[in-house]
Amino acid sequence: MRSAAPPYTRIDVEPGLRKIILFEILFPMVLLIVGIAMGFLQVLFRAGIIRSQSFLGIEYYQGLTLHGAINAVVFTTFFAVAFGHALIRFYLGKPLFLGWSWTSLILMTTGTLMAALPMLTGHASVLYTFYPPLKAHPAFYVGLVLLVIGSWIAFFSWIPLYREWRREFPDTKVPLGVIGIFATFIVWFIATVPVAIEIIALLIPWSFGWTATVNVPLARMLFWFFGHPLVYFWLLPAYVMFYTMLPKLSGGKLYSDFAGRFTFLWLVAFSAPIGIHHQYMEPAISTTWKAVHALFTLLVAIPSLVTAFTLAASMEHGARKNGGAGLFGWWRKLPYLDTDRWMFGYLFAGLVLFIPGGITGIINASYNLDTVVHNTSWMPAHFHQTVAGPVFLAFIGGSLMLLTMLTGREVAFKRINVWIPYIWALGILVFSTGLFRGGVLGEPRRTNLGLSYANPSSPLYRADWEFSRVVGAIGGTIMAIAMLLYFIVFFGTLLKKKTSSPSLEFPVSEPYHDEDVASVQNFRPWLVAAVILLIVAYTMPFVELAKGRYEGAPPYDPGSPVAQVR
Ligand code: HAS
Repeated sequence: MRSAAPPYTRIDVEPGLRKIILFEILFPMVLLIVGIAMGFLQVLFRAGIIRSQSFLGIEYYQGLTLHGAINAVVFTTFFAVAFGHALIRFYLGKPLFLGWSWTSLILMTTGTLMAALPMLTGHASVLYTFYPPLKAHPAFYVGLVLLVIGSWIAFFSWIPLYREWRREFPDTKVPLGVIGIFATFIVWFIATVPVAIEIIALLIPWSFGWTATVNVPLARMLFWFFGHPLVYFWLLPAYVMFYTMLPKLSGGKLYSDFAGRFTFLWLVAFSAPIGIHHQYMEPAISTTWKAVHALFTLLVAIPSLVTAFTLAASMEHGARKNGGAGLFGWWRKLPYLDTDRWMFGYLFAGLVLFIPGGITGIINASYNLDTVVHNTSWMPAHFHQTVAGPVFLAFIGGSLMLLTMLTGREVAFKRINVWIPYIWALGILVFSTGLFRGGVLGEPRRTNLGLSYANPSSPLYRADWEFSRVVGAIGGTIMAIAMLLYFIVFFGTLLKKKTSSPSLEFPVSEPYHDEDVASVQNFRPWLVAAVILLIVAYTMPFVELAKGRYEGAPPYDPGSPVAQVR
């Protein structure tokens, strides 16, 4: 019988690690100001409030690329690494190899700046999916590679510490937070190998002009081999916070320790062999493999359903300890607006958004339903309720939490801070209501509607998409207000006086049921399962692509004068 985890206490962090984590929080936060502003610009473009091809020198596709790349790739990757550093230091209690952490930070920062420059100058308006034949400046692709390699180095540097800890405490369960952060980076590693192959073997030579054409279906399949596990790389750090912190913040215990371990490990196995559900409409892939990926996609939803019930039970435990009673009356006893337990609101509001976000994911997974909504505004509605919901709220809350701990400062404007997650969630709900409706009426995503469909003097004008555009713009404005308040709180905290010494001290939930199930104590069987599932899911689709004869595509540079005529 393995013993429960020892009590985890406050850790004084080495100055070097403190600087690294703070940089990894502050640098993407500054970029996030641009990313959020670009998001706001999108709703204004789409609503037809801005009708010119470019606004303040920013063209629609350029703004959309900056929005997706900064918010969904750069901010999330930096946060995951910073959070990983902090969790490993806190739970394993061992100093990190700072040389590796600095190397990781330098590569990630250099890569981000290299990719940012062409995006900012309009030479990489290829959206965050960078599908060929859209071609970016080579610096964009090289920058992405450096960002990924930097994040791998951080992950690899934690492995010896984990092994050492296991040798020292052979009879103690690995802390749930450590299982969660390792699951995050295993999923990331599995995801980034295919995209590294896509970029290094196909896109970089093509963007330099060393190869004349590129195999578009192959590049797209490699992208989605990466693109789906990517979403679980985003979700997993949020799940770490849900399982390890939310029950404690609610005043109770984690209902089931097993549920947490099962969720993390199941996602290691099932995150990747499902990328083709993004390609149901892709003619180069046969229906057999689309069906296999659809089946696996339904299996990947299981841990999220487990999570829903486990977290509800954990919150109920806390609420009842706080005096809550009755079948539903206990919901009133949760710390929704508690200024000391403010992180509760960031996690809870995200969970509420994840209910419709998850349901619409299951709708997307159903091939016949997806034929109606694929590539429509339904998709941004779905992913704003997932990645901009539980993920983004947990990440901005987590950034603020790390900032307060590592600078020894209290949160500024506490009364405003507790409202931010709810204002953001309201904005997302309004925004996505508009876009879901537009989606089922066929409104396209990634299209500057303001130039055509939202312009009454255009022959393409569509009055039936008016609701979507107007409601989407209202929701987007509420989201922008929430983020303005967040930046005031975040940077206001930075300017406050120091009140304690910098340290790491996370809320740690004790388990209510501390089950000892052997199958979830070890990564090995789940890694083997992941490899087998990947072989089953991807071997034949790649063989089919290799057999098929596809014309290679020459590059299309969205920044070129021809493209500007559009
Ligand atoms: Fe998705 C497209 C299917 C989850 C992100 N997804 C996307 C895209 C993104 C994205 C970014 O099958 C667009 C990519 C692009 O640019 O084209 N998705 C799913 C499924 C799930 C799912 C089955 N997606 C996510 C998550 C994301 C994310 C998580 C980001 C983090 N998605 C798809 C499909 C497509 C797709 C297709 C492609 C469609 C197409 O045509 O292109 C599942 O994992 C969802 C399972 C989740 C649940 C919800 C559990 C609920 C919980 C909350 C409990 C609440 C509590 C509070 C306790 C079953 C845990 C209670 C409080 C009260 C007040 C009651």
